[in-house]
Amino acid sequence: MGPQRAISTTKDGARKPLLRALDGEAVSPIPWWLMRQAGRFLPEYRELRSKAQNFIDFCFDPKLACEATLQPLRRFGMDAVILFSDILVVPYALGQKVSFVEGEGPILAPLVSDLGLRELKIAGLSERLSPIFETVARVATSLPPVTALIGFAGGPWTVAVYMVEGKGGTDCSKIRNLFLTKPADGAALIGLLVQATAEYLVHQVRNGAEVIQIFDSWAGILSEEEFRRWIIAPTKQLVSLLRGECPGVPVIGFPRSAGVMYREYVQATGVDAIGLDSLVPVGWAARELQPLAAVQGNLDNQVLRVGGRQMETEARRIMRALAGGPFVFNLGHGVLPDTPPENVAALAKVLRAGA
Ligand code: 1CP
Repeated sequence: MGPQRAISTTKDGARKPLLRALDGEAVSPIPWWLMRQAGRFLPEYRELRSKAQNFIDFCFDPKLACEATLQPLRRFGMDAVILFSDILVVPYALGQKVSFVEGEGPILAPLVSDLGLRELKIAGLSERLSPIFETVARVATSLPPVTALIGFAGGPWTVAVYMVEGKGGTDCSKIRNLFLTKPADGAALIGLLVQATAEYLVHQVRNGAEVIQIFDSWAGILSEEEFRRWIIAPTKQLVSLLRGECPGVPVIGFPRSAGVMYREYVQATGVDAIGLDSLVPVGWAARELQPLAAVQGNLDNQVLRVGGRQMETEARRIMRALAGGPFVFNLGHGVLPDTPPENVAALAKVLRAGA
């Protein structure tokens, strides 16, 4: 057992439930956490958030970010917390102008040509991101022995989407055009992001992150060959760079909306677990994916927001389909900001009772 796994062990020698599931075990009760569990749906988060001027300052304040990370755990007792930060701190630390406009989301000064690329600085990256590593270290020492700490980054493609588009919610025509007309520029940007993201993740693990999730939220807009080139190949490289420095750290890949490409993604990238969006049929996932990796997912975030009997039935259906193998319960995408916290408490009860 290496030093990474040593921190994952509780005092009596039993490993944390999330880590057992990621290691291939069918764990009961089913370990769970929710994407975007720290954030706007919690009134205590909104109060904390009002203490920092802007969202970037908030992410770079270890005391505030540590508190935001722990808030959902106190209320709901998940099996894991996820570092409070954002995928866009990487372009920010590379020197791109990034800001978050209240009610609108992130705004970046879009990269337009290779000129923009040359201005990005990878030297000194981890020094500029050091407050985030301090948050990780603070959280790691504050957790109960059964709770795992998940670090994360955006997948290189998804981060590139924001860097080129300049904001979220577009039809991605700028980046598609750039990558189709100047694939060498695309490859240079993705290559830089693989290096920067690997460095960022290695430091998270060295400071106490026990699991890494790669969020590729915009994986679903690429054709087959593009998916291989811009999602699978860079993720494979990222996972191997991370494992080279931090052997044994479990990685959850989340190439959202990858459809039938989920299978090839799991096989080719070597991730330990695969995050499923809510469109993936659970019976298919049990047959095709679970023999290859642990699966995580995939309750519809709209169903959680509505709550009630419908949500409970749906959560049990997902559990029944996937509980026979290595499984982590989660949503298919992040918690929506107008989700009543009581619905998450009701979900926790259903999960603890089992299928
Ligand atoms: O002022 C605020 O509170 C800003 C809202 C907010 C929050 C709470 C943003 C802006 N980011 C975050 C935190 C965050 N982002 C976390 C940590 C909290 C947790 O998971 O509990 C994580 C893991 C992310 C990851 C993230 N950021 C992703 C990947 C996951 C996904 O939802 O697809 C993406 C795409 C982003 C970009 C981003 N940052 C913020 C917003 C509103 C967005 C989405 C923009 C868009 O495309 O519409």
